[in-house]
Amino acid sequence: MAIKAKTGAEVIVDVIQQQGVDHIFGLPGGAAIPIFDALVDSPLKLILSRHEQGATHMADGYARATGKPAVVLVTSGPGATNTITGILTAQMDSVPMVIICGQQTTWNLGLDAFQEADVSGISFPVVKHSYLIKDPHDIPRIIREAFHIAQTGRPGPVLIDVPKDISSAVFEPDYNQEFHLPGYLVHGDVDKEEIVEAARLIEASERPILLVGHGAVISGADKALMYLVEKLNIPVVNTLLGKGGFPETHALNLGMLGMHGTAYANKAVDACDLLISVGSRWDDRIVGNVEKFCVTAKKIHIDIDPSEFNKILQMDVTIQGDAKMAVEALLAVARPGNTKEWLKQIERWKKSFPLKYKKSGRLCAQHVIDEFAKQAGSAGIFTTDVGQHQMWAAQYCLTDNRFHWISSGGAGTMGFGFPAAIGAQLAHPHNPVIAVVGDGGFQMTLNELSTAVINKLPVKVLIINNNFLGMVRQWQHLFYGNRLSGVDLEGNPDFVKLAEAYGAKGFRIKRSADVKRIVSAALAYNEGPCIIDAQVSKEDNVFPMIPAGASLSDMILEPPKHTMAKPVGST
Ligand SMILES: Cc1ncc(C[n+]2csc(CCOP(=O)(O)OP(=O)(O)O)c2C)c(N)n1
Repeated sequence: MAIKAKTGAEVIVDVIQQQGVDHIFGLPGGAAIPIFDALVDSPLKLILSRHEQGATHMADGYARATGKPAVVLVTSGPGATNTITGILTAQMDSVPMVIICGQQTTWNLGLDAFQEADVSGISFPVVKHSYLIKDPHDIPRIIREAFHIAQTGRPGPVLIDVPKDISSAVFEPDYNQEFHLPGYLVHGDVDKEEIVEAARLIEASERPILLVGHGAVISGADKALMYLVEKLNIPVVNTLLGKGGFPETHALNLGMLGMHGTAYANKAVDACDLLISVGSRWDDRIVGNVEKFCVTAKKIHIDIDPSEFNKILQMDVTIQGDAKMAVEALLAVARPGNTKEWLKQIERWKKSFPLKYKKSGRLCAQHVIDEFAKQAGSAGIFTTDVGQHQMWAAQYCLTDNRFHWISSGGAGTMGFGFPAAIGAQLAHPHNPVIAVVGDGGFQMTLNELSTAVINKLPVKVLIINNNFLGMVRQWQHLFYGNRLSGVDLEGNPDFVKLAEAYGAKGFRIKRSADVKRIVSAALAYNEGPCIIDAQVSKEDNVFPMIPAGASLSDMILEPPKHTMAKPVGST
């Protein structure tokens, strides 16, 4: 049978579809028109964002809510450079994404032609891999390679730059092109000797702690982890992105550790004699002072990416491979040590240092967030921006589901939460999706309200409105003698009117007494997006807190009486 000639753009769309993708997020421009044109006849649903950064965060939210790679399509020059923040966000948190950028024609490359930018060069440090297609016949192979690289091993974003003459070229495509990537090896199997050595350390330990990181979430190690933890009776802590990798409502879970983790998680990690990391990269917000972090404890590190081993801390055992496979292998051989006294001590810490807030008086951010978490229940999917609200959400939105917590961890990108919620809601139309955002972060991507309205997505945008860039104000308050600089958000719009201007619904909460009723009304509103403007107490700070670069034992549980020394570490 003769092969039908197609345009490069049609071939791109065909191969994307063959990958099982159903949505594309993007915004067009001259260099990408042929590809947008090919979408007209395709079943792929285009979600038109209002800004390319929004498109990348939507794709990111979609990918994190499903575990599947997501696709972004933008034009050349400024369209492509607008995706960089979203690409960095995905790269730092190992999110599978394929970004297709239209590009100037091949004969104009390097000539400063209209809307030309060397996007493969600009994005090089923040992608897992990138391509510039120079021959249309390579399209099927390159697109398939890109999807393979994006989702295997340690996932990440892959960028493909497509010059306009390549997407417009007409040729007979070969969809069966094989690809060979000799330099790209995906390590799956784990080393048996390392597993046996890890099991030996576990059996000898009396105060073990298991640390669940994003790698456990990505690999789907949740079930195996549950069996392992229950077999060995090991208490569990998680990183910000490890939430849901092990049920947070489980009796053995102590919640998040690190800078704003629970006091009992931090005390337990500080006192443990064995720390087992499953897919966590020892971020500086967890480790703080490297010299003082768990100095006498033995350490085991499971990770698919060997470049993470001994990068920050020296390990006793490293296990390279897929986290799920490693946990399953450990489950088969590991035997419990004597953790009885340890578990009793942890119970005492849990009782003595609970997370707490007031449900009366001035409106507390924690109160509104906690009420949303309670009323949304196990179906609730939470996305966040970055700042104080993110930490409170991490403390109060407990989840047992690895796809239900979506937050920018590594990059800490303000403006991530709301567009990511749009992606998550498209992936899970029947779940309540709540974007917990700051009044600062929301204003970075609120233009995507149109996208949510047009697509009738019932995303709830909970704005923790404290009229400040709160987390920076907290640092200036605690460490810089309350000399506030650049943090007052005077000029905020009326968020309820803003919602109405976009054709969305607006709610406002000012008093603690109204929290229950308004949260319930917002969750019941399903005709489209709604904003909940929670006018919270302006100067509340997040506790517990370990100052950046300090050690676990420097944790403060409540406001200190004096200005503290300036932290050495970054935010
Ligand atoms: C794009 C971007 N710019 C700046 C920062 C630095 N930063 C971290 S938290 C924060 C304050 C966030 O304020 P807001 O969004 O109002 O949330 P809040 O802390 O008040 O909850 C800032 C400016 C960042 N993380 N991302």
